[in-house]
Amino acid sequence: MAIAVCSGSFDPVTYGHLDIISRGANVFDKVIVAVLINSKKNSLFSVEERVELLRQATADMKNVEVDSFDGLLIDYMNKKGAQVIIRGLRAVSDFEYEMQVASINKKLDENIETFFMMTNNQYSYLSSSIVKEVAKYKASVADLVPPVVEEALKRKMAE
Ligand code: COD
Repeated sequence: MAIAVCSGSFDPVTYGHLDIISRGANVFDKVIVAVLINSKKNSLFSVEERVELLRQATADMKNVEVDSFDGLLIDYMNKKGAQVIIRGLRAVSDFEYEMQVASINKKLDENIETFFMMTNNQYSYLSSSIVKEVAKYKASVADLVPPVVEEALKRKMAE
């Protein structure tokens, strides 16, 4: 069984993430969406909140599972019996960092492959940071995130 992991911060999940996840789920038997616990980034949503939003947003994707992990992605993948890392590429600027990470992961475990998927053109500008910026100024994020995330952002911004 080919198991792929799509790791990320998902703070919060956007339609750009969901596009990559659903396309990955069409290719692999199972996709595990894994939220990194100890990211250096200051996050708006807690890990538990991000996992819950991802679960709701992927509820109709039957071979997608949502989890969180700490430490090296490679160690988590070995624990889960996963062989493939899925990453999305938005722009040339993503490439340098992604190449470094894919290379170090290959060095750490030569059996792990990284698969890159080009962003859907419609989401090439989309990131969680942009969504948070737009939501902060109370503009509509309806085209950028699923309704459950839109509601969560409204509640968070009102806090
Ligand atoms: N279109 C296409 N893809 C997209 C879009 C979009 N609009 N938005 C995001 N994506 C993709 C990203 O390219 C990425 O592949 C994925 O969705 C998740 O994105 P983010 O922004 O939520 O998450 P990242 O990229 O900030 O998180 C990366 C981690 C830090 C989680 C990752 O590097 C990781 O798994 N680290 C674990 C530690 C480790 O093992 N490091 C390796 C050696 S350094």
